[in-house]
Amino acid sequence: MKKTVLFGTLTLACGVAAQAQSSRPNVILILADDLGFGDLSCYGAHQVKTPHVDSLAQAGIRFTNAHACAATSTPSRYSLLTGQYPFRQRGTDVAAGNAASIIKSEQTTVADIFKQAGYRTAAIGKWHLGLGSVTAQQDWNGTLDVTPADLGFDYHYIMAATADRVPCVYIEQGRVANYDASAPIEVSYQQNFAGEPTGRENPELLTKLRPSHGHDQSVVNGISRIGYMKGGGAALWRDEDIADSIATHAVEFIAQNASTPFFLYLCTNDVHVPRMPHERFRGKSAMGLRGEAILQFDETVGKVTQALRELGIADNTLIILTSDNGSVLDDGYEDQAEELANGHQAGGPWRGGKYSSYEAGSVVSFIVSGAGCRGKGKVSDALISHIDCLASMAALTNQDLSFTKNTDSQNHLKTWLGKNKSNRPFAIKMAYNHTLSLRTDKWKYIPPKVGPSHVPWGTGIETGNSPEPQLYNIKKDPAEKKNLAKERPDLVECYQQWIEDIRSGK
Ligand code: NG6
Ligand code: CA
Repeated sequence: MKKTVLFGTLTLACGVAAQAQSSRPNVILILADDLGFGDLSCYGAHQVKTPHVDSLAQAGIRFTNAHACAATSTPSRYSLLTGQYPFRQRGTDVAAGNAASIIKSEQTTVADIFKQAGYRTAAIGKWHLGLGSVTAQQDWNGTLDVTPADLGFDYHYIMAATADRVPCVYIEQGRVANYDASAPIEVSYQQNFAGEPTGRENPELLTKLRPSHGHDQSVVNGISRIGYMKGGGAALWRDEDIADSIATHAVEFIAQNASTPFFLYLCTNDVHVPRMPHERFRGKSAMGLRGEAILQFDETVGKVTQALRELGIADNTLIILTSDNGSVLDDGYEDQAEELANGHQAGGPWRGGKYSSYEAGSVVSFIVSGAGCRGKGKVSDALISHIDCLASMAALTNQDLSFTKNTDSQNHLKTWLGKNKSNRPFAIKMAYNHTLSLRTDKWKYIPPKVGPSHVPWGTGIETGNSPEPQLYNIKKDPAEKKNLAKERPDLVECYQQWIEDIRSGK
């Protein structure tokens, strides 16, 4: 086996390999960005309709107690792909567009699991896990030295970080896609390049969106970003086309691999900022650009499921759909997400939002549908976590699970497929301020932390900071309003110890 996981070794169980060959379903992991628990109509949204996602839920199983490992993208994605909690690895905070690869090539990823089982694998869309071996040393005009190809993906077509971070180009197979030799690319998160405009100094160039906080550096496509870049020319993306570009590459990959098992890690840019969906969605949602971005996300899902049907492989494909973290309305651009929300509860019944230790930061939509899933419209409140993707996908592909004794990932495949209802004992989640909160089926515990009550930039979201421990009976009190820490010091002590034990790898 080529790789070792953090604490152990993963080996293919030779005896079952042949059996696995005959029953290997394709797997598509659709990861939305900042999509809130309440943003889909099948999760109760009234102001926006998401028929394609809803059809997946109607055919499959919809989870109401699913947890991302973190309340922001980079640490959440790190854990989803590696089965390792983000606090075990340095540099898992929200990554700059010129961060080095955060996952090391020696680590086993979900893509490696599939590759070992003979699948063709691809990462398409938002990456946000770093590229290259050295931060800020990438040659954007040549070939990047560490890419998803080193992490088990046969094919990649990705955005390096987020749409609001430079470089605003796609990377395909280690090189800038559609590279324009007449406009060499330079990237810096330290200083601007001589003569290049910024949103701060040249607001007249902000023809599409203006920042509400931050996001006032390089200007691309009439929108200012985080970080500085020069060049790009024809390779620069147009925000309105990002979803189409991602969907087209996803459908192409599916079509090219229709006759071999494949794993597609499909990460939409929707509904992250800057929200600038294609013009065909303009005016289609009373919630404005954020609502349109949700419609566009749903359309992407529809394009994928239509391709599967047309290729005759829908029944042999398992789709897992979830989000990297919870919702935020104003995340730094004047897109009127707050003004037009009109009662829409993007975070569902939960308190807080993206970044937060409260539940809306990390309770995510999670739908499993298709091959092998016994859902048929079932709604499950089993406690599940993204951390279990690695071990559960190893189980799906009939691989030896002895390695799971030494990782954070556990095999909960049967629960994910609706074949039993067993809960994970707990979920651990990391907020932007590194607080680790713990959920059990009934309780939510947030350790004491001194710090601001709200995210210190303009999102208006509560952090969950309190000098006192917080304990909520989440079943009775989903909004985390009545702190029971003083009534149940036994549970506070117990859960604090669990967190310490997990943090120290016990
Ligand atoms: C924050 C950005 C926010 C978003 C977030 C990462 C500012 C003021 N805010 O720092 O807009 O980009 O990082 O989001 O810069 S994530 O979903 O990719 O984690
Ligand atoms: Ca995110």
